[in-house]
Amino acid sequence: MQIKSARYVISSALVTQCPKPDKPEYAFIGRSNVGKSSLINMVTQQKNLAKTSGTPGKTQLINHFEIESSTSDRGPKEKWFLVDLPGYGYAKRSISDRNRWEQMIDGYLRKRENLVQVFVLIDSRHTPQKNDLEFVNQLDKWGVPFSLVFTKSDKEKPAVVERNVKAFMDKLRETWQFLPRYFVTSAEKKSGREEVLQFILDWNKEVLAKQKG
Ligand SMILES: Nc1nc2c(ncn2[C@@H]2O[C@H](COP(=O)(O)OP(=O)(O)OP(=O)(O)O)[C@@H](O)[C@H]2O)c(=O)[nH]1
Ligand SMILES: [Mg+2]
Repeated sequence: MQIKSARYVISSALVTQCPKPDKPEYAFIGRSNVGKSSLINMVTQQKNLAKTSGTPGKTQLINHFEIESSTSDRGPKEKWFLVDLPGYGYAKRSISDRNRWEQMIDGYLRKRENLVQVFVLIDSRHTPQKNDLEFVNQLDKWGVPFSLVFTKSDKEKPAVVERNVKAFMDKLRETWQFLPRYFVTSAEKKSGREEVLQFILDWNKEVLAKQKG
């Protein structure tokens, strides 16, 4: 798949302010600093589409990007939304900020009607973290479809990444019968891009087929 264009649309504090839900939508969420904005830039092959930062808590609002893609040079174009969300688990945030985050994210995840998939990003350098496990369990309870993306895989040896991924999936297996799809990526090395894009493309196809009846 080729990305024909990617443009910033709007930043919203509430789901009611988000763009008209007329295109399939994919949202990136995860702990502060896990690499959500970097992954959006990697996937769209743009350096500064989403704002990244070494300091946690950079992304504060619901950021919509409109992407145009095509399966071949002359193939028809498809339009979809990518959404960069603010991260959770940022310790230095005040309680009122945290409540505001929770309201914004809960509202978005539960009410955004065109949301096809949520990508939950997890830092591949760490063993399973409580807040990540709690978050995916919450999504499961709400019935929000999601998959996992283990980020920053360039920062550790492949064996360590593999061990951490397995440990996370094993944790889920303790209570779940079906496991989500997962990806391993590095925004630095640009790895995992094709897999994530293909997954989105497959979903776009499915959504389109459903709309046609
Ligand atoms: N080595 C390496 N660094 C990465 C990777 N992805 C992100 N980073 C770095 O991690 C830091 C945080 O990246 P962001 O993309 O801003 O993270 P975020 O999840 O959007 O953060 P918030 O918006 O603050 O929640 C930046 O310094 C990035 O350069 C990766 O795959 N490999
Ligand atoms: Mg960000």
